[in-house]
Amino acid sequence: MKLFFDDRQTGHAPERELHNGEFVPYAESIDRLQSIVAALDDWQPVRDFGREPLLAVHDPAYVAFLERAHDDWLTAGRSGDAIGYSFPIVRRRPLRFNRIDADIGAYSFDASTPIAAGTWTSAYWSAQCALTALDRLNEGDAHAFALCRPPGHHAGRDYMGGYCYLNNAAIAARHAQALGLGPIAILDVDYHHGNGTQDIFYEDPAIFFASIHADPVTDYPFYWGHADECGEGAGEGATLNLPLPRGTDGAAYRPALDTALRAIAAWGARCLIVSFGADTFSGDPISNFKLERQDYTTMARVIADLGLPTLVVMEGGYAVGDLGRNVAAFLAGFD
Ligand code: SP5
Ligand code: ZN
Repeated sequence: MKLFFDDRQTGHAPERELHNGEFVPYAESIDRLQSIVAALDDWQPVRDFGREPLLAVHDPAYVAFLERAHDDWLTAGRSGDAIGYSFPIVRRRPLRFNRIDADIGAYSFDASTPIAAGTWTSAYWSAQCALTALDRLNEGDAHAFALCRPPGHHAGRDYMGGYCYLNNAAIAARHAQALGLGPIAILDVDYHHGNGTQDIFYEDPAIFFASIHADPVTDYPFYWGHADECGEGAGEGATLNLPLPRGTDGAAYRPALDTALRAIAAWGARCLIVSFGADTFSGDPISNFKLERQDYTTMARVIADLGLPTLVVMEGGYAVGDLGRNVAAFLAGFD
């Protein structure tokens, strides 16, 4: 399987995030990417597909905001990372502002996703990384891996959150659809619910979204990923949420995985995109599942048994010392 990543994905380096009332070091660090790069060989270069595939998913005004936000922050006389403090949860609508503080709140759902000087460039190349890997499926490869960073699954059409700015998996899914590879299914196995991806396709009957994650009653992102969310309008039935309790281990995870894969097969997917987070690992510092390294190989084998062309897109995973080996164990299951 071909592996992709681009050095420009390392420019994004927020210093800190707000967590339980304190600023703590940013968990989505560059070390994550370096741990994965070091654990695997033969990385391939990323191609530039331009902005059009980004704009097939994201609001143009939001993309323009991401690109200029840090400059606006500096122009306002601030230093360090741009971060919001006011969020329009009541009757959100497209107003025009002339303050970075208004824009940044309007385009975020949390205060743990700062914009640093290198954020736009890294988010752009992270999305191009997903597109480049997806192109391998179009060329006939069975599997491809995009080492996306920053991750994407919490980002929606016009908002960021959860360390995510551009939704790499959604961008790849729309591109796959445009190439005629559909019907597409997205399987999200990150510890956290992929609320951005779900939202983007919530009313879309042509892209199936299944997610296995920590129960949002106890875990971030709290407001989405509950079992009764199953899509809306024409998309009703094309969203499947399988929340699991804290403490879930490999054995308890497996029935949910089987359920998700059966649903994807029954729905008639011809192409699969996996949003892969290794934050389900027992040693993850911000999560509470108990999967072990060998569980990732098993998980990948079961997914590969579907026999669908599969793009694996990197999402979370914060146990930096084990991360590279965990990702390598997952990818090994596809061979
Ligand atoms: C892609 C992804 O896995 N995003 C997860 C975002 C979770 N953010 C909320 C949890 C904040 C925990 N912060 C802990 C920092 C410890 N250094
Ligand atoms: Zn996660």
